[in-house]
Amino acid sequence: MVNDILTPHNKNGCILLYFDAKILKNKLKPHLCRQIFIMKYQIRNIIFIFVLIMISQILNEEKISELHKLLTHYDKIVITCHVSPDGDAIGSSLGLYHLLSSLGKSVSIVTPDATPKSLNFLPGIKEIVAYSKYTDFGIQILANAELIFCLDFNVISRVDKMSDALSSSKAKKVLIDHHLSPGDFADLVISYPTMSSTCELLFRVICRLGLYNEINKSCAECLYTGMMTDTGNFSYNSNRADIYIIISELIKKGIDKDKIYTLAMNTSTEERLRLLGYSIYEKMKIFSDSSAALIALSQSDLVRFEYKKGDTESLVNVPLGIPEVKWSTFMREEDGYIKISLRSKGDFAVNKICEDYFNGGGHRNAAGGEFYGTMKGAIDKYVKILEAIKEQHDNK
Ligand SMILES: [Mn+2]
Repeated sequence: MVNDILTPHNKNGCILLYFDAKILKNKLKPHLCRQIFIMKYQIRNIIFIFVLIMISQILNEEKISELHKLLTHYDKIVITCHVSPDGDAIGSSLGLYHLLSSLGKSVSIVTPDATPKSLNFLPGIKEIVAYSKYTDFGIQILANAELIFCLDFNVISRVDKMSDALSSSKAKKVLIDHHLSPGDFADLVISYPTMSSTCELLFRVICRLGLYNEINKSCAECLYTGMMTDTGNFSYNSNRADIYIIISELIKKGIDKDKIYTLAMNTSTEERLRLLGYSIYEKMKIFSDSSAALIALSQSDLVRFEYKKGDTESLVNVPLGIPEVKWSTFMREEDGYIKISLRSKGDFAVNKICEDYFNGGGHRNAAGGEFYGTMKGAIDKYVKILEAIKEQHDNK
């Protein structure tokens, strides 16, 4: 592509000024040239061609060449992600699936459990094997793999019941992730917690491997979905300019970003909308003294509104729309435990709360955990957190 565009010609009497790609590559460090964008301007009869490296270089070159070696060496590849997969987990898994398939690799995806219905539109979704449903098949796939990509999670416990089958596989493991504190279970760790999503990180990895041209429309759709869902349609954790350069590259690959938004984030059932309305009107509690909000849904609430997996996705963010609310908690009663999600604005760190009180963790503004006990027990603990925070505040 580079050489095509840079072939000198002077039709219509134009003078063509160009940079030869080979000379440019020698002048710059080779790793800087993995992602090349070309712009062409014509002013009167002079055509200027600029070769620009547009996204900032953040990835460690050694890790990229290590990954390059692994990909050259191995053909039987398995991709996996965290339990209760979200748009980023599935988007990155399928994005990588499309890329590696186009390179002629034999690729499988095994997820610890089922994918959310809202992602059914993604190309390739039917290829995914849910370990919870097809356990023996999942074990076999993992055992036969030569190379396993672990996407969008930091520690092996995040694959839940699949942990043993994953850790006992003799395959080389590559972790590509943006969560804090990556574990050491993988042979190659590509972890950048400053990234907005694993999909953003994966786009960068693909470019640095020199595979930008291999990104097809399906791959681009999956990567965009992960970038969009992990930032709430670019409403948080999304202030870096690079993100939008990447989006423009994905649009050039033919994606319809507006359609993806409608399908992934603005499609609902009547029951779900009624559950959301009930949760906000009846169940949302605001604790002004602690700048906090809580929504807790019991099993009977869920049954009443015919709850389906994914129905309460992003409900935890709703109370943050109130300027005085700095952090928001959502609790949902599952079989035998309470699932807990926390979100916050600004400096308020909710990962610390999840680590200290709810056996979990995550990012500063988005974290989760679990409470083994009754809903009443979970709420009692929550009240203790409110008191502790208030005390800290009063002592300042
Ligand atoms: Mn993610």
